[in-house]
Amino acid sequence: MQKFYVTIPIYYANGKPSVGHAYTTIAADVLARYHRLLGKDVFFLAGLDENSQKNIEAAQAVGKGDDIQGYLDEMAALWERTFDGLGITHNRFIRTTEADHAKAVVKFWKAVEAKGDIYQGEYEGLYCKGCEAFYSEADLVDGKCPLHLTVPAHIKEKNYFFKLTKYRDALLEHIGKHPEFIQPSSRRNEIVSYIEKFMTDTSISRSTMKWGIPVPGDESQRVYVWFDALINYLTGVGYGTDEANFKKWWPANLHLVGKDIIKFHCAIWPAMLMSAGIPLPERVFAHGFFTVDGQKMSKSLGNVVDPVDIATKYSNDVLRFFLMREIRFGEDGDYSSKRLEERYNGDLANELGNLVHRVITMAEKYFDSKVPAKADGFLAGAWPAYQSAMEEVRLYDALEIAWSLVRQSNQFIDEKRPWELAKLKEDKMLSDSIYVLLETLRHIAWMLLPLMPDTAEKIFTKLGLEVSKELGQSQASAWVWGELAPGATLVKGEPLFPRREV
Ligand code: ME8
Repeated sequence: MQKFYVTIPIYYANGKPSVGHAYTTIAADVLARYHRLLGKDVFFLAGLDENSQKNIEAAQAVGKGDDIQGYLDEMAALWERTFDGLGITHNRFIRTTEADHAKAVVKFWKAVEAKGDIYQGEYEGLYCKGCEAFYSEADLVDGKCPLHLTVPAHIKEKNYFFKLTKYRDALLEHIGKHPEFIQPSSRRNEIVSYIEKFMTDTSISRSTMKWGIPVPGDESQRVYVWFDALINYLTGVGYGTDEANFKKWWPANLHLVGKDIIKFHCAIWPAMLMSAGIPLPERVFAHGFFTVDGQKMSKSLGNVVDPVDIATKYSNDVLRFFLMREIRFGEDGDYSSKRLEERYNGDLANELGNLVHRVITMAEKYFDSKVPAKADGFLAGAWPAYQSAMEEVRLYDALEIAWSLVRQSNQFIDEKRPWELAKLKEDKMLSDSIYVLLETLRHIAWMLLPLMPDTAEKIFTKLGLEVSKELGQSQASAWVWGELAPGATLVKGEPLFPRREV
């Protein structure tokens, strides 16, 4: 059986999930669900980055400085609960304070050390606590971290270093030979320029940290949080603890990340793997960042959007729909509650919801709520286009393909005017039109399954299909035209997306 192993960043545990975190997580969930529908064996890894200075400060800020593990346990429970509530179908929620992860990090460190790629040196320079990253002057904008807009700390400490520059040529060669490794291509160019011009050896330990995984053989130092965090992708599938499982899943098929952390995922991580003698992941896809009402989302601005608020006000599917539809995946965008309201009333209530309601109401009126005889439809190349969009992580396009069927169906109704066909007693034309519309709805529901799973299931039910039976069949048969059986009883039920008064 083919496998699909997808990961998302393990987020810092110093606050609750924002809509930015939900964005990457939902995108990966869409892909995990899509690949499961293809019949693949899927492993979707999510989790928390717990060995960070930021977490310790957050614990101290709420008076839990003497019980950091307790604070982390609470945060992990909150994140996991949130993901579950949002309907995320991850297979494991990994925490970097777990015992198997410490084992994996030690094993990995020793492999890199045995390769002769770790040396002791003194680090003197800049460190941004927000990014947990070492910076050079050239990285800064007006002397500040470009992401956090704070002045980084000047630090000087004895550290262990990783010979990152030893892998410069090998990295460039790999990226050159595998254009799919870093996507979209704009990010690839950014990374190539970084590797060629700016990459230096990197510090992989901290002497001032009291929290985190001790450096093997030197308890006075802790493993640098990014070196530790990246290894979670290996731990998650058994590296160092369950070799058979690790062999089954590694290399990962896709690391999905935001564009803020590509240096770590596309340069440092592959070099670490090369050093440890482990195959590289197939692909790293970096999506864009979004602002909120035109401003950077940040705690200090107080404009952090809580995904749970959106899901509660609307639904999980509306949140998924909006995030995938509003921002072209890979590009930057803006989140605004006004746009969300417009998309809800426009795309969801008027276009999709209304289509489903109209079609089923007509079938009720003219065919006593029974599916009429089969007729040919207008899917054309929709499925191949949808499939390549999903394969290439163009989630916006995948949704757009489903939506073009929605719009075509609405247009079809306006052109055929079934109510006039009924008046004119054009029985065959009326029956064909209604079948085409119903069967197209079934295809739309199948396309929406990974993107808006609850909505897809509701459409199945309205079409008289049994959800479990529908999901139990193979993709190949579900995607064929004409699967909706004549005579089946439709169930009108409530409208999918009742209009909201603005
Ligand atoms: O970087 N727009 O964790 P983090 C889009 N622990 N995506 C956003 C976003 C926004 N406005 N805000 C956050 C870390 N994200 C490390 C990762 S992995 C080995 C270690 C998403 O909590 C996006 O995926 O700062 C981004 O890369 C990630 O959250 C950063 O999460």
